[in-house]
Parts: sequence; C-alpha cells; structure tokens
Amino acid sequence: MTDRILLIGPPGAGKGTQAARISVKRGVPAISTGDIFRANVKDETPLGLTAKSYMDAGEYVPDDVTNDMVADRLAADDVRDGFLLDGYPRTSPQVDELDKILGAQNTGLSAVVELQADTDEVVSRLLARAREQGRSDDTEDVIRHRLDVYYEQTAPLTREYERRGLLLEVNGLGDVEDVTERVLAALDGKPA
Ligand code: B4P
Repeated sequence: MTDRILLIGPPGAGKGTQAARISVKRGVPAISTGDIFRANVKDETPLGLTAKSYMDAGEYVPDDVTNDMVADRLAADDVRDGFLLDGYPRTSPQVDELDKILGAQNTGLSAVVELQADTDEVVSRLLARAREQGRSDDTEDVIRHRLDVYYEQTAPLTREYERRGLLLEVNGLGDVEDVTERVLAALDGKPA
C-alpha cells in the first residue's frame, strides 16, 4: 500500500526529527507545515508575515491559511506516490480539509503515527533546542502554551483516527534511532 502517513505528537515529541528519518527509510517526501511556515517567515513572504505572529505566540496559524498551503503542496507531482505529513492536521477543520483533498484524489491515509512523550521530557528537549538554535517559539512560556494548545485541539483528533483503524501509538522516548525503529516496526505491523 502506498505510504500516506501522518505524524502527530506534542511539540518536542520528535516529529520533525523522525519525519526526516522515516521519509528516507520509506522513500516518500516529508512535508512539515512548521518547516514551510518557517521558510516563509525567513523569506518574509505574505504567508510568512501572517504566520509569524501566531507562531511566536505559540498559537496555531489560522486554518484557512494552513489548509490552502497544504492543498497546494499536496497537488504537487512528487507526492503522487506517497507522503509523510508532519504536523498536519492539528485541528478538526484541518482533518476535514485533508479528507476533502484526499477524497478528490480518490486516495486515503495509510497510517497515523502518534509519537508519545511526557510533558517534562518535551519541555526539556525544547529548552535544549532553544539554547542551541534560538527558535523564537522555544521560550518556556511559549512552549507551555503550545503544549496546552496541543492537548486542547490536536490530541483529541487521534481518537477519530483510532476510530478509523489508522492509529499507531509509538513511544517517543529514548534514543532517536530506537524511536525510528519503533515507528518502522509499527508501520510494518510488527510489535514495537
Ligand atoms: P512544528 O514545526 O511542528 O514544531 P514542533 O511541534 O515544536 O515540533 P518539531 O517537529 O519542531 O520538534 P521535534 O518534536 O522534532 O510547529 C511549529 C509551529 O508552526 C506551531 O506551533 C504552529 O504555530 C505552526 N504550525 C505548524 N503546523 C501547523 C498547523 N497544521 N496548523 C496551524 N499551525 C501550524 O523536536 C524537538 C526537539 O527535540 C529537537 O531539538 C530535537 O533534536 C529533539 N529530539 C527529538 N527527538 C529526540 C529524542 N528521541 N531524544 C532527545 N531529543 C530529541
């Protein structure tokens, strides 16, 4: 079956880290909405100027803006044979939009991977990243707000994917390599 995989998890769970690795192993492009927004912020595009204030405050970028961006990306030729979406959907209207996009292409998702990591661990990872990379949304207050937004708006979406029989829950703690192995095993239907 063609890989059309979603990667969901709290900020700092390792989504971006694992998306890059799984994408190589499974031979499908990784699409990170966070990365696309950051590239637009850096280039000061109209999309970036809109996204920046939301990102800096730890809020989600509005659904209409995010949905249009993803619809454009998923219309590109390189995703015809599969993709790994990192960080989308994050809200219920985004779930609906993704269903609409894939429905129009007569395709569907193959799996939804939920990377699980507790709050103490993700806060400590993101504070470490703040020291190394200085990302503007990695201050402690903003990190805690991003976690609240995640648990309020995004975590409940996993129940919908569980209902559809797509959800794979994977422990995101431990070495990066070990987490990758767990994700790959889950995608292959093997016990992690
Ligand atoms: P993202 O870019 O998705 O940022 P994130 O949630 O912090 O995850 P990220 O992928 O960067 O971190 P990772 O867990 O890999 O989103 C940023 C913002 O963009 C959002 O807050 C929002 O404003 C906006 N946005 C994005 N998508 C949106 C959408 N669909 N709708 C609306 N708005 C949207 O890694 C974190 C750190 O942990 C790294 O330093 C990494 O090296 C480290 N790490 C990873 N795995 C580890 C491990 N196993 N052990 C130790 N450290 C590890």
